[in-house]
Amino acid sequence: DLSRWLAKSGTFPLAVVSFGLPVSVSLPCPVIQLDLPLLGGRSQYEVWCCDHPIRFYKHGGTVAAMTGVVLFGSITAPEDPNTGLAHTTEQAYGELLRLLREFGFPHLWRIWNYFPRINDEQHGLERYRLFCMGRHHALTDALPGFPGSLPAGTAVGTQRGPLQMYFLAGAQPVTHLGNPRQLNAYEYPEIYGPRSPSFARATLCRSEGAPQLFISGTASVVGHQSRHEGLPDLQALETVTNLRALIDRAQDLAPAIDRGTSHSVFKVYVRNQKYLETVQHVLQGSFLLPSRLLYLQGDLCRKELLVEIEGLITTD
Ligand code: 3EB
Repeated sequence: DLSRWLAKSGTFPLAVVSFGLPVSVSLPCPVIQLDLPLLGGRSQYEVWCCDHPIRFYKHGGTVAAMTGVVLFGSITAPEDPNTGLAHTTEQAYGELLRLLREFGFPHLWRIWNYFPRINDEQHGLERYRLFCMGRHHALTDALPGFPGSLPAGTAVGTQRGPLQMYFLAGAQPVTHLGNPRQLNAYEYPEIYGPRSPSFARATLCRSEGAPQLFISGTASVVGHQSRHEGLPDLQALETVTNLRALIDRAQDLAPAIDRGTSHSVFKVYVRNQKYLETVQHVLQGSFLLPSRLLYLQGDLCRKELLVEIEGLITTD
């Protein structure tokens, strides 16, 4: 029961994300409803909260909650079929940058992107690639420090709905990390699309004393190539190896970051319910704590990818 939980918690909601479930309470913060079915578990909400009252902002499809330190924003952009997804994405990212400028949170920490039919073709190009073009176009000149200032990201396909983005941005800078086993996505060769995907593998945030690590959607990609096509078990294993390498690198910079901590949450996106058991079985033998995992059915940005895992590790 969301409203009872919030009333009892003694905290202030910064954002609520729901997976398939309607949110019946009205809250002074972004509320994001994603068409991503929960797999193999009881329904849960993702609740972001903070100790201080927030400032609330709403204008059209843009909603934000702010403290003195952090802004949580969401942008909902219905697609105009005449202009296409690249244009919709470029506009939405332009709006995101405008919001950050208006309220003085120039440093992007983390972005989540969701839109339907991610692997379908439109105007002769896969929709994920159109999305990457619009995102790149909006950010390349307007985001100071691009591409080194790009934050951790997720891009996952829903069944239906508008383009939905939610994001964290801060007043203070953060550290963006690459994965030693993977090429930076913003350096992918053109075989993956005319414009490269604009995200970092992880973002380490140390502004509040206790470090936090935002881990991007991580899949069975080594270098820039997809591995283990058609094999969900080996893809899950490769993904865990990638996560381990990434978290180890973050730990070199912030020793308090611990991959086995219960102060962590991971989201596992599985392309098809039929792979769930296999993926769960592999993850049971990994460092990921079963109680800290949420399984969702979502489409992934390369047709051959069957599983992707993102996470957040905190240290207090
Ligand atoms: C990959 O490694 C997998 O386009 O924002 C993962 C996380 C992936 C984020 C994005 C894409 C994105 O390329 C795909």
